[in-house]
Amino acid sequence: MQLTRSQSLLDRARRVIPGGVNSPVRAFRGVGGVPPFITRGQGAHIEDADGNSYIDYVCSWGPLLLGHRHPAILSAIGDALETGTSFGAPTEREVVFAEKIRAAVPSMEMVRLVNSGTEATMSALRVARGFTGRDLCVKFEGCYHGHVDSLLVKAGSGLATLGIADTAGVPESFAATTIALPYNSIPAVEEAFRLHGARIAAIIVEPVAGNMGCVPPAPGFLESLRELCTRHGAVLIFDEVMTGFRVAPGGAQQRYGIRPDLTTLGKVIGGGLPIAAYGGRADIMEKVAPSGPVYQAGTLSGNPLAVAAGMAMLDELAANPSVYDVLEARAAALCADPPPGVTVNRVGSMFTFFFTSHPVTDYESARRSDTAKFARFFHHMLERGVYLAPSQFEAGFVSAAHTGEDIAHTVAAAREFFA
Ligand code: KE4
Repeated sequence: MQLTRSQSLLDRARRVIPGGVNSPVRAFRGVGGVPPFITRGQGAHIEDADGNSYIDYVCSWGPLLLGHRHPAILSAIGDALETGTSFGAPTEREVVFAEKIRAAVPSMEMVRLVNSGTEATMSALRVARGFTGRDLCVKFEGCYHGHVDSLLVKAGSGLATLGIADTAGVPESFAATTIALPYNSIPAVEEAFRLHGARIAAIIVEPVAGNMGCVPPAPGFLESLRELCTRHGAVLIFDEVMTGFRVAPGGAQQRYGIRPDLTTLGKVIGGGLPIAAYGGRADIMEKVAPSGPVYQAGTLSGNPLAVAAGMAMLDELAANPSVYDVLEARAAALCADPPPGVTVNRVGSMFTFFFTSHPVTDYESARRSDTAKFARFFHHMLERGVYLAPSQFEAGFVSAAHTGEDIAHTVAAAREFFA
């Protein structure tokens, strides 16, 4: 497989961009080799600078639920261009878009648009602190909520102790405001509330984890988080940046029947352009400036082009709810009959093939996977025109543009590896 152009582009890129990429996972450090520089996408397929084409299971890390260059999204952006690109002023379409989000996710009684999932979770956490007057936050190991300083932490020495920074550049005092617990462990959450209950402003959770690889919530886990937050006056934040409009039309909260206090969205709601959102209970969101004392702002928040793309995405999904049946069927076909030594976790159209024979229910069990074997599998598939997420600890995605033939080709290539 030729990657000459990508190699030379990478060499050039490294001289001007850290690692040659604008987001670390794109550098393929988890699997080695040269990351293909992508030149175009269409439907379920992408092409690289050397002319190789691939079936795309990254889908820009989730946003492209309908595949690359969906005509409705392209024409919505084109129409929006006729009236300008950005005004830094309120527009009617932002109101319509917020109303559509509320219609799809009823717990989001009020919504604020931002530009990235990181901004959404950072802002939701700040509002929860402003609303409760408390400082601490509970998160779960293996969950990623964007590069928010206080959330880039790992568990402290014992369970339910205060977090320690998991990256350079975050002061220990910031990290110490977060408690990192094992995903799917209710006893650990109960212990955290026993020790720190009166100081815990919020729990933030991926209702289906995608950032340690795909890990579903254990039965009762989300219900227990809901009950504990209610009992202790903490804000329950569902980080649905990845699961929103992905695992169900109303997100994981619809799929599992839980009503969080705040929700963050991103990825799908931008249709491939930079949009994210946070929102939830009106009594909490009223605290956000300028209606309340919690400051949050953004030059390009609610950008007209991005809102047009996101609106077209939501309209497509609302007009064609059967798309979720297609997503389910394609992903189920892709993940059927895993070979021995592979554990497949899947919720709707997000999935991960873990190279372990043990069940994967949290970060510790995910890390038992054989990442070297995953890397060999990844490159075997890449050479056969299948572009998987370049890390064992990421989720892959099927779009509505993936055909039965795409899935059959992928399954055949995978079977060849295991043979
Ligand atoms: P962004 O700031 O990257 O838009 O969103 C951060 C974020 C927040 N919450 C969840 C549940 C997320 O999955 C993400 C971002 N996901 C990663 C994929 N593991 C984006 C890929 C990347 O970092 O390049």
